[in-house]
Amino acid sequence: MSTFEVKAYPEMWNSLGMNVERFDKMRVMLGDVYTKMFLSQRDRPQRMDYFDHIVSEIHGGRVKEILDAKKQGRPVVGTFCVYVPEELVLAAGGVCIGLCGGSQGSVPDAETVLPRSICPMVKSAYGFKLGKICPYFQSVDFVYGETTCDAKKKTWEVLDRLVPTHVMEIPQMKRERDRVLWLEEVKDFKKKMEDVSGKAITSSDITNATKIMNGKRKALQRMNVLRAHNPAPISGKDALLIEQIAFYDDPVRFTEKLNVLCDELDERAKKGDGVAPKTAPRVLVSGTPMALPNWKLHNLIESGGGIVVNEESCIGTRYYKDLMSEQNGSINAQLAALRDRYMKIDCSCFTPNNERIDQVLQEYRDSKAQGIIHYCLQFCHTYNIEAIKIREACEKEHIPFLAIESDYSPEDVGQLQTRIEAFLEQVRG
Ligand code: BJ8
Repeated sequence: MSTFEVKAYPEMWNSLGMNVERFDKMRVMLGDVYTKMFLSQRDRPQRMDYFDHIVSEIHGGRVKEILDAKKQGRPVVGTFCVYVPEELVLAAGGVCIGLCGGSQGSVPDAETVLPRSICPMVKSAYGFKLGKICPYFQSVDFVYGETTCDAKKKTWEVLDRLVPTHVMEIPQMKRERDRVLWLEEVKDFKKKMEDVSGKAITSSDITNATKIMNGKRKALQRMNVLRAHNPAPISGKDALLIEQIAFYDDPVRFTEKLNVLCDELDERAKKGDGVAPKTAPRVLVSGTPMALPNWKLHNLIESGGGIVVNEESCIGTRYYKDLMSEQNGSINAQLAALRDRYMKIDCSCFTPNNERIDQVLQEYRDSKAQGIIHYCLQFCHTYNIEAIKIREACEKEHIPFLAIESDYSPEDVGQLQTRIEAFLEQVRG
């Protein structure tokens, strides 16, 4: 196992007004966890070296790039939802950063203000800002929130006291009148980006941004298709890590490096080289997003001898399954195309949301999975209730199914391990 360290940038953290001493301890812990969970894996693709490097620079190198972009007058936007049209951030010359919300470390900070009985992702994200322990949160010009769920939309009101937070109304149904509302929101977002960048967004800006985003999404799709090979050429943990990095790395460089990795995965698939035996139970994980550094479920499944072959999640296929037309045209036509592309996202906050059930089954078949684990963060009512329909669909198709509700604490690890092992046995049988 190689020596690995998440690099320290205390001067920069200090200049960002962070709690440097505390953050440095988190940095060391992250390095230890990463070494144990990721670098200990056998037969890892060599081209994971780029993504290891990105993790080693997660608290510094990438932050510096973002600060440099700010110095050039480029706006930096923090987001928490795949509904925020990244194309418009890029079209305005800005940088879009999906902020972290996957750590137990920041939850106690949040619980000094927010109720305990809300989603851990919302608490973790808020705690990062309150505790001044995230350099990205300290660097963004503003946060673009959305009204997908109650926990998020009410948290934005208190987050706004710490960092400017603008809220986009996401409809909860997909009727024509909802599509009209959503188009208005997309237009408002464009205006917001023009105001903060001081630059009018042109049709060719949108086309160029669309090409960049399509490139990134196609590379992620390509990786996912390669995971369908048996034996799988890449672990679920590494694939999830890449899906998480997609939210904060430079999009052009990320795409290039991911395609290089995919070339290697392609070779491995042709030779029949994999990271797990052909007999390893193949699992599709579906449900709530796993924000960085939430690797708990994947680690349990793969430590138990299974292999995760797909994430039906916003940090997963919901982020990259749909592309946009790259045609130049009138701005209004492009904004309508953006509206259409984003309205395809089948978040459980919509009702009804039956297309998600079909999508899960489709991805199950495409990934050649042998069982589905539905993952729901504690207190996420919409995903938790939608799991009923996914369970029913699985029963009908005789697909092994397990529903898990969890948070970021280590307390339920033993119990989850037992349930996951039993599930993997069922799949093997
Ligand atoms: S489009 S899934 S990224 S909202 S898990 S905070 S819903 S209580 S994350 Fe999401 Fe956008 Fe939907 Fe995707 Fe609330 Fe549920 Fe927590 Fe959630």
